[in-house]
Amino acid sequence: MTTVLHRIEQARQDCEKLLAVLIDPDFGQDEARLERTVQQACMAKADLLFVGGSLLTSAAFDHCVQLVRRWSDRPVVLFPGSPAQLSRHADAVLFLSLISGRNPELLIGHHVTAAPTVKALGLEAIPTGYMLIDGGKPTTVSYVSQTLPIPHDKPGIAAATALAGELLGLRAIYMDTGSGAARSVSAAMVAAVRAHVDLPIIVGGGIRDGETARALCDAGADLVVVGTAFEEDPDLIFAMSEAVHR
Ligand code: 1GP
Repeated sequence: MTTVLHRIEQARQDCEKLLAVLIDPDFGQDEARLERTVQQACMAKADLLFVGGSLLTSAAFDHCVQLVRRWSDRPVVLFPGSPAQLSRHADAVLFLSLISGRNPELLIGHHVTAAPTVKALGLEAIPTGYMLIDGGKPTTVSYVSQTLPIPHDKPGIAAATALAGELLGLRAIYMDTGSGAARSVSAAMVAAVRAHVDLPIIVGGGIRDGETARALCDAGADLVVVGTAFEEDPDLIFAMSEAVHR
């Protein structure tokens, strides 16, 4: 069986870049809009659909994942903000350790709570080192996680943190400035992490145009994640896909 992690690792080996569309689970409250977004993402040949968020304001998480699964022909990957964001309708879950922070709940506590459910649901768990990078303003994830982001201009800290994650056995690194951030991770920081680790690098947060996405790919990102920009302008997904897959 081809797993989602295998798909990402294979793309890395083949120098192929991937695009993931992040769906806010609260979208499930507006089913017509959710269906349009999912169909648009599939038409634009986005490679993966991520579902998750740092804070949910509706109780319909599982229903949202079920709808995304129904309308998508792409792998559906959970990007959970809490152990409550698990669903049997997904293909995989990013099993995230917030390695840029020092909050023990996000380094091991939530994992203990979630592990039996992940196992029972038969979800593929992708051990992922999540690194929050300063994106110019506080974001929901920095507030909710109660952690200090890595300074935007300190690529050395990011590289050392990612390397520690690799030595601990994690299988992917996710560099994120948080949803709706004022700016994305810098290409220089992605390049520094790329020079130090051999893992797939996922980059997200504040990416609003194809040029930025392309520059991050050229610096060493393997998978680019975009959410807010598509919520604001769903047609942007086509240009973004073209830039990433170029
Ligand atoms: C957030 O990386 C994702 O965790 C996507 O961020 O919503 O800013 O695109 P945006």
